[in-house]
Parts: sequence; structure tokens; C-alpha cells
Amino acid sequence: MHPPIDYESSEEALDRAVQLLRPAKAVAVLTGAGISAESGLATFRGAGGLWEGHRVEDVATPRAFLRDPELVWRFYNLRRANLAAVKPNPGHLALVELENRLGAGFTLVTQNVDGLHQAAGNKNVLEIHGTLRRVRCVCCERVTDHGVEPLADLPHCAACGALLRPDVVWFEEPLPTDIWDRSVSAAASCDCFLVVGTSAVVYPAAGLIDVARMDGADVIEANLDRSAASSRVDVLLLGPSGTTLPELIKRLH
Ligand code: BJW
Ligand code: ZN
Repeated sequence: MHPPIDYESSEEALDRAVQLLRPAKAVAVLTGAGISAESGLATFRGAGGLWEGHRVEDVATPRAFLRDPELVWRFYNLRRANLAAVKPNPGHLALVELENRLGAGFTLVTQNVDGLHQAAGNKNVLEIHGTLRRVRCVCCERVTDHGVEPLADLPHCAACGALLRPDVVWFEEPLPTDIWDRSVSAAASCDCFLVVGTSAVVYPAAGLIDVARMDGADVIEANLDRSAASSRVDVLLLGPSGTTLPELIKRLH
């Protein structure tokens, strides 16, 4: 662990990040909503992070769905519709270049449910909070992939007729076990851990940063602003990830 460097000088920060990333054989990346902001998708917290005046904590819980499934489906159907209109941005594409460079040594753990990493071309992607593309029956648990095609306002299961829900992880729900275990392994065994566009306030996802640090990885953060993780990273690349990530990857050559 090096003293955290909150660089005013982005040149110096980029140089340091290159020094840490270039020799790494195994790299794990944790992404959050910020990496998709430049594709036009809203983040959850901060300015403009509200949806119809609701906090994410008020719509993304099993209790909210039980209380008002129509409201919750409005939120998710709107986001599914937005997905049909967006494309990966240069930040996503930089991570594809990084995977191409590292091959099997690369793991991308994402909290995002938008599928933009796979659309960009990343292969080893672990979606720890699920995906907007799939729905799950609340009764028979059948999972179906509908891509971004429009769904009914209140969709029901074709097999048993019960209510469907988005196949995402809400607050107070466990993460998918196998995907989570693989994420922890990747964080624990990497040489360098890259944290991109997350406020790092949601657990257990944010805990991966500590897993990586405790197991000796160097940690690089790319964020528009300081996050809850910034005081415990080695280098902070302040700025839009659609600019900082391509610059970082370019300098590895
Ligand atoms: C840019 C940028 C640009 C902008 N370039 N950067 C008290 C303490 C600790 C933990 C808890 C607690 N009370 C409860 C908990 C646990 C809870 C939790 O963490 N709560 C905290 C909020 C307090 N966690 C859970 O409940 C989890 N489950 C769990 O713990 O299970 C345990 C269990 C055990 C046994 C039985 C049962 C359960 C589940 C968490 C699920 C989170 N789900 C959501 C919704 C997913 C579906 C959906 O998308 O609708 O996941 S919530 C939402 O937050 C979503 C995100 O993935 C997640 C993280 O948000 P993210 O990505 O960080 O976005 P933002 O908006 O917060 O930040 C954006 C960042 O981008 C900012 O930093 C910007 O600066 C930056 N940015 N533009 C670079 N251009
Ligand atoms: Zn069913």
C-alpha cells in the first residue's frame, strides 16, 4: 500500500497508474454506474440521481415491490427502454483493450445491470447485481432473457401466471453465490485492482476493494469525484472515465 495520491496533476497520476498496471499479470476491475454515465445512463446517487423523486433505496427493495409493483416496474421498464437507445462509451472500450492485453488474467466485476460491458466486447464479466435483460418469476423462479424488448406494465409469468420481477439484486437480498465467490477470488488473487465510477457505498460490492488491498493488490480508482473508496486507493484518476481510462490504456503500450 502506497500513500494515497490525490493528484491535482493528472499527468503524474496517470504515470503512477501506468507504473502499477503495466507489470500486472492479473487485473480485476470493479465498475459502477459512473462508467455508463457518458453513454447517457443516469447514476443512482448525487445530482440527477433521483427517479420521480424516489431514492434508489425506496424502489430497489423487495418491500417496495410488494407494496407497489407497478411503481417499481415503471422504474425498471423506463430503464430497459433507455438501454435500447444507448451504446458503450470509450471507457467501456478501454476495458475491452485491457482484457485483450491480459487474456485469462482479466476479470471484470460489475455492479451495473445495463449489459454495456458485454456489448462493448468484454468476455469475462461478472454481474454481481444481476441484469435488466432478464426477468424472474416470483413464484416458480423461472428466469427468462428478454433483452431490451418492451414488457407489459405489470408482466406475468408465461409458465405459472404469477408476477415477474427484474432479475436484479435489491437491497437486503443476497448476491448470486457463484458469481460473488468468483468476484472475491478475482479480487484476492489480482496484482492490480481498478475501481471505476462507483460511489463505493453499497456492500458487499465495495468490500472487494478491501479484499484486494488486504491481499496485496495495488488499487487504482477512476472517478469524476472523490468516492467513499478514495482514501484507501493508491492512485486516484479524477475525471470522466471515458477520458481517463482510454488515456491510461494507451500509455501501457
Ligand atoms: C463517474 C462519472 C464519469 C459519475 N466517470 N465516474 C449498513 C452498513 C453497511 C451495509 C449495509 C447497511 N445497511 C444495509 C446494508 C447492506 C446493503 C448496503 O450496502 N446498504 C448501503 C447503501 C448502506 N447491501 C445490500 O443489501 C446487499 N445485499 C446484502 O448485503 O445481502 C446480505 C444478506 C445476507 C443474508 C440474507 C440476505 C441478505 C444488496 C445490494 C444491492 C444493491 N442493488 C442496487 C440496485 C440493483 C438493481 C438496479 O440497478 O436497479 O445496485 S442499488 C444501486 O447501488 C445499484 C448499484 O449497482 C449500486 C451501487 O451504485 P454505484 O454503481 O456505485 O452508483 P452511484 O450512483 O452510487 O455512484 C456513481 C459514481 O460514479 C459516483 O461516485 C460518481 O462520482 C461517479 N461518476 N459520472 C467516472 N463520467
Ligand atoms: Zn412462474
